[in-house]
Amino acid sequence: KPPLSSNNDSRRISSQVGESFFRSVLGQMESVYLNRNPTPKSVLELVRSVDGNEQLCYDHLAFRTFGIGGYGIDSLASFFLDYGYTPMDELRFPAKKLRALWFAPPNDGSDVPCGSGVNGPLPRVFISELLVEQMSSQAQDVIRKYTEASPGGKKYAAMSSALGSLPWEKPLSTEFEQLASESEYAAWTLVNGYALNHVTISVHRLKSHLNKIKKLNQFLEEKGFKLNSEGGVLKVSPDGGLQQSSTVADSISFKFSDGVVKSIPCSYIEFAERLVLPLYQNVPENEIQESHRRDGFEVGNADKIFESTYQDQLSRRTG
Ligand code: OOG
Ligand code: NI
Repeated sequence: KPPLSSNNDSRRISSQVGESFFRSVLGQMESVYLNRNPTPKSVLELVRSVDGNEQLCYDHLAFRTFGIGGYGIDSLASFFLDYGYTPMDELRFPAKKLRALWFAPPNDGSDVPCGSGVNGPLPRVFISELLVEQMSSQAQDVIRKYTEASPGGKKYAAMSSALGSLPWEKPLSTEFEQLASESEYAAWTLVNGYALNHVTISVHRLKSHLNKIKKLNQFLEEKGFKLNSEGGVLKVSPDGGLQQSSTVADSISFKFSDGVVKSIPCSYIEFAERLVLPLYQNVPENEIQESHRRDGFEVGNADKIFESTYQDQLSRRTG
């Protein structure tokens, strides 16, 4: 059972946060992301123009957190729970010392919105956290130093993400390096905080031939985009129903508190195709709804996708 006090019967009511406010916060998180990351921005423009469809849907949004002192999954989840999201399954990554929880969007019973991106059908949300207690004492000291010195940061997780401001002070470059040597996820989170880690294009909801993920991957590679190759470019769940791929993260220049300027990994963009479940194989194509498709996430896929921000993938040569 996820340790979250959620209003579990609230899938149909968005009680505490209004929809237009909620969507505009998502829109701000998205602008921070698009302004910092040229690759996701150009991929979205390219896919929109080639697909020729006014609607491009997001499958999910993903965030990273430090699982300590109230800074973990719950700190950001509360904003989504207040808008009627429901906690779904937990995923565990023991080797990476991570856990994650995904959240299903509210279903208010009204028609599916026909807008694009954050104005379209609401995306799932994937939030992970570093199991800080399992890190070395030196790494824990760095993480505690920044989180404990900003006790209010956790209350304003969504605000921090929407503003694109770190919820704690900038670290020393040596502290970043130290975390990176133990966990690239930890180092990423120290310098990116609650910034959107990625948005995911819902591939099966595109209208052109790009609505097959293999075609989309091929198209993007031909255009020169570097895709995460960890365990193979295409990540397929054991049941075959969830197929994912992602670009390698962009890098951004970051000025540390000791004055050192370094290039650090920022965000990436992901692609997900969800196949129609065996149970609905006979439903006519024009009647297929998102609910007829493979839902949720897959630990084996996610484990590889995390590495989209890892140095090994960033420094790989294209092709
Ligand atoms: C999340 C990686 C996992 C998915 O869809 O399974 C993921 C991350 O990089 O923080 O996005
Ligand atoms: Ni993802």
